[in-house]
Amino acid sequence: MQRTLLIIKPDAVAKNKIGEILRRVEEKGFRIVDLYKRRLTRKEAETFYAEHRGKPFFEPLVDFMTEGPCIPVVLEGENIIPQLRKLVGKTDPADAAQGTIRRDLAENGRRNAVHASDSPETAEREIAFFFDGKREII
Ligand code: FUP
Repeated sequence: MQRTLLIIKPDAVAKNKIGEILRRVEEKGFRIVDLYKRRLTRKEAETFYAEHRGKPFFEPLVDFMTEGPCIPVVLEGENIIPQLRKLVGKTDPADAAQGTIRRDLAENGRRNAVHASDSPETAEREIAFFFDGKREII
């Protein structure tokens, strides 16, 4: 069993798409391990997306990720990291396959509804970023 981090981003939360996204994830057979709602500070968003620091889209990305609350979700399933990335679709909804979350719910390549970890190492780091170990994970 593999675990990964999904974030329902501020655009999707503001549009009342939390349930729609979780429905799609559960329908695939993935288990929701833990989740909560929180608004990132600028510092937190900059740390989370540190690999993109210096790129032209970095500041607008931080603006977007801090404009309202998001929902970090720990998910579990067989081979879930690549499987969830497939369900999420490519970064820009114009490039995302039919039936993917981003194709159906993203506004554009920045306001793109969700984040999903891209490797086991990233998943471990990103889960630790949002879930500090004090909460019991069941
Ligand atoms: P992804 O793994 O699909 O979430 O995409 P990346 O890690 O490449 O990018 C992270 C986030 O940066 C995207 F979800 C949205 C934002 N981004 C932009 O705003 N503009 C770009 O050109 C690329 C990424």
